[in-house]
Amino acid sequence: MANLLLISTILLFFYALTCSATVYTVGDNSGWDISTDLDSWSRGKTFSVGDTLLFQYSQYHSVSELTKENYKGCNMTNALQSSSNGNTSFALSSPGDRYFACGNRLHCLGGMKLHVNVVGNAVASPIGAPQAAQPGGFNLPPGSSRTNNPSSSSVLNRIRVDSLVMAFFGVLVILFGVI
Ligand SMILES: [Cu+2]
Repeated sequence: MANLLLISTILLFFYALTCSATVYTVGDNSGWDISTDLDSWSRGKTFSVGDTLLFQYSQYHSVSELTKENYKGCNMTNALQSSSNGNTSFALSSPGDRYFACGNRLHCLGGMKLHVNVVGNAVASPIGAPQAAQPGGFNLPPGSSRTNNPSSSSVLNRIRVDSLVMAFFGVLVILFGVI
């Protein structure tokens, strides 16, 4: 009986840990392509620590992670990391901005680039601040920018998650220390 309880508790715990991790296929069915409207694709999505970006693309493309400055100018020298195997995953393992572009500079200049802001909460938030908000976007009025920096709230969320985990282990210790 205790074993069953232990197993189900552990399963529940791992489910809680993993259920919020999302694998985002960039561009969905259109994939990572020059014809994909990547701004529309990323708009309204909240990318969280633990999520993964999956880039699927043809032999004519590649994917490079760039610094913000190089991203702006589609400067492909000194890419942080690159791949051209057609099926590339990037783990969003820490909060902050990430910048990706096709390694073909002309494609990058043509819009084959993606900026995501990774927020540091493991708890899925339905009210994620949309990044890459365009004037005319449906979420924010023109002119409002990302002044609601997610870093402070994400720290709070992180603390909340940590204390939840601590509380969980506390309950486990009490539960199985008593039995
Ligand atoms: Cu390309």
